Amino acid sequence: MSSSFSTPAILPQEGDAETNEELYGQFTELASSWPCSRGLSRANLLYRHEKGWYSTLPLMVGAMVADARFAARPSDVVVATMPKSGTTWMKALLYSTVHRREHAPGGPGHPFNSVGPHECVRHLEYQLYTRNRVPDLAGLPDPRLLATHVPLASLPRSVAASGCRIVYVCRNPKDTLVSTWSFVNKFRAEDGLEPISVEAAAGYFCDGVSASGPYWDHVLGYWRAHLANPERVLFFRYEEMSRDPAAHVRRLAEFVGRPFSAEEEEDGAVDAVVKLCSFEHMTGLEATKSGKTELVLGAVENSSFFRRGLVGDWENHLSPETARKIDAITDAKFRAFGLSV
Ligand code: PPS
Repeated sequence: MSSSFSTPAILPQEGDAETNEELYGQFTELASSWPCSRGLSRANLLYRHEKGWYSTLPLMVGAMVADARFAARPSDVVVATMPKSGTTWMKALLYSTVHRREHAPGGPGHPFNSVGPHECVRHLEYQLYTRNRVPDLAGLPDPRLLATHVPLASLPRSVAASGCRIVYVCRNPKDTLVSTWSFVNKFRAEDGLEPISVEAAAGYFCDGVSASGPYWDHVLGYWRAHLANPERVLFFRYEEMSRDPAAHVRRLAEFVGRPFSAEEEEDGAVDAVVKLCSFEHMTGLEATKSGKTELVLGAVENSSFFRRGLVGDWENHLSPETARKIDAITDAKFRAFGLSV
């Protein structure tokens, strides 16, 4: 059966999705039996997966269906992030780097002129395994570029078995928190709900009760996988990408087996990708200003994935005490693993 979430015509088309209410029903029943509590989310209620992370019910169920049914290929590249850590930016960089030969980054016909990065690199549990659908991704050309917010332990089992590549982006927890809090409150306002105060948001975040949280477990899972297997798991920091985006585009291109040639370097291809995907350029595109992306809970304006795009905006929102508390947790959790953010 064809889906209501169709791929934009400018992108390769997937096969028709199968509808499997029974599978979704079984996982919904199972996940509904897990503990749930108030947290930092649009609807306030987050379920705790048996592997210890939090999410809303439809997303958790989508992740479980993806685990059961997604067939990864060694050539796949999966962007993994905590929400609000630089996902949109990384999707843009990855898509434009991988497809730079068919779609020149500076060219007028680039897909970003008509669709956002979330349409070009789609999320398993937010976009593909949703609303009883089991998508047919087999016909998509290699390399398939996909994304997820689930922690390492809950990645679809075929991802680990296939040996495909994972690109992880981590962001300073204080900026991740502020970005999440702003995003959540934007939707709460639309839903007629009271905003969550920044103090309450910080409390939930520190307790791990935020989408895909706890933040620290999420980051550590992928950091340790990167240390154990650097050729399979690439680890980026948002702050370092901001400081030197070109170096990160080169690293990314090498990691996915498409390094920039000397000729491309001379022609400024790296800078063209950086410029195309920059916050300033992306926010000016019509696809950002007026486009929408279908997510599990409905259509979301592409502009909502862009707010300020700064490093250190937390200073404008968090009290020194809250900042110290988050820093102390981060230090206690990360220090032993040689990770600083
Ligand atoms: S989501 O919903 O999980 O996909 O959000 P995510 O993309 O991970 O995070 C959104 C934050 O990333 C900023 N952003 C960017 N920064 C730099 N460059 C580019 N191109 C870019 N695109 C999005 C976005 O503004 C959000 O951060 P804040 O701090 O809220 O501005």
